Amino acid sequence: MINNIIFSQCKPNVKEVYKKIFENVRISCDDALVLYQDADLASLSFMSSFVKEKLHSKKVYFVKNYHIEPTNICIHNCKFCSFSERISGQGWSHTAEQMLQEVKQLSKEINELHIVGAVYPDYDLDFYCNLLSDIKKLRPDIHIKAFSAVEIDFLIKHSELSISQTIKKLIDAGLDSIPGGGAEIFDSEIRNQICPSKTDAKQWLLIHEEAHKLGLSTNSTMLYGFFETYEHRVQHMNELRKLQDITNGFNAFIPLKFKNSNNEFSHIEEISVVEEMRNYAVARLFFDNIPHLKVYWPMTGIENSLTALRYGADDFDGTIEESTKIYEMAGSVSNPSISAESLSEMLQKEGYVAVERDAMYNEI
Ligand code: V47
Repeated sequence: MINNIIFSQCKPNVKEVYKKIFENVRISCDDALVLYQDADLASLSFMSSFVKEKLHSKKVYFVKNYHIEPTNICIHNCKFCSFSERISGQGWSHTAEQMLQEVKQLSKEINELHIVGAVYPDYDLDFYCNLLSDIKKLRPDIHIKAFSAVEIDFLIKHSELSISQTIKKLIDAGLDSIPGGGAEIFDSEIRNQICPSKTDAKQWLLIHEEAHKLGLSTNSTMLYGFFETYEHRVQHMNELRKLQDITNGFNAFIPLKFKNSNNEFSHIEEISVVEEMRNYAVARLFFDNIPHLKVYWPMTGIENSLTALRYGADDFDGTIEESTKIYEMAGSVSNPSISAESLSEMLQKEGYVAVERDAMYNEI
């Protein structure tokens, strides 16, 4: 009955795409464009929830995690960045000792450490390998998800080793997985406008491919909602889907809506929540091969993150413990932190089964 009401309002081209999804047929890039352009929000919510529940039933995952941001001093000049010292005027570069001190103070319950900062030439491969192995000495049990492909690209070039040799060294020192940052938008023209000096799409994808081949899981992201087109978003997601077909190494896709506070793109208006939800839903329907769709609540805000769970998201990221500044500086949640208890209670109230996971999505 509800189906009929929802589908009776859909345009014929949208119904054709939904038919494919019901029949377990992969949707094409053109189909994804149809959804972006012509699908109404009610049917997108219905369909993305249908797919999400087939994969994860009513479960919503979260992890007890902590972020370390080693530095915000960066050789790159990304126009959307609010985090860099260049923009904020407040630079920091923590010493290894300071970061180890943070790790010493962590509760035993934290099981994922997310380490991402900026590309700072003083921090080379040896520095990060020593940091990783010292962290593991303190906390052999903790999963270290660290360094975006952009930071790894710098380590590769600076050390003059191959991609594979560099990642192997990081793994030997204690790296367990790689986060999804730095992907931005793969289209080269757009990329040149938003982050001209940054690692290009080909290298970002090669680094993730090599990591997957070496047995590491990684995440994937897309920064969207400035002046890219739907075609650019679909092309970006298609590159990720193609790589996943080969390696199956991506755990999650994380859409990151552009936030406009305190950066060189502050004149660009942020897209609406409706557009944001449309994007979660299309991503869930497009990625038939990436298991998790993460809503990163410190960026999206709690309310909108709960809404995103009705548009295909199944992973709420983590407890964070006030440990990240990246999104606060771009105008999002200040000092983000939520206890596992509050998170579970909140998710349960919304009708979900809150599931604490480890970094590899094993249920705890
Ligand atoms: O690559 C930077 C984005 C990313 C802005 O893998 C912005 O689990 C919006 O990748 N507006 C870094 N987005 C963060 C990231 C991440 C976060 C949480 C979890 C994981 C994971 C990965 O943040 C950057 C860029 O795409 N970003 N500035 C901004 N103004």
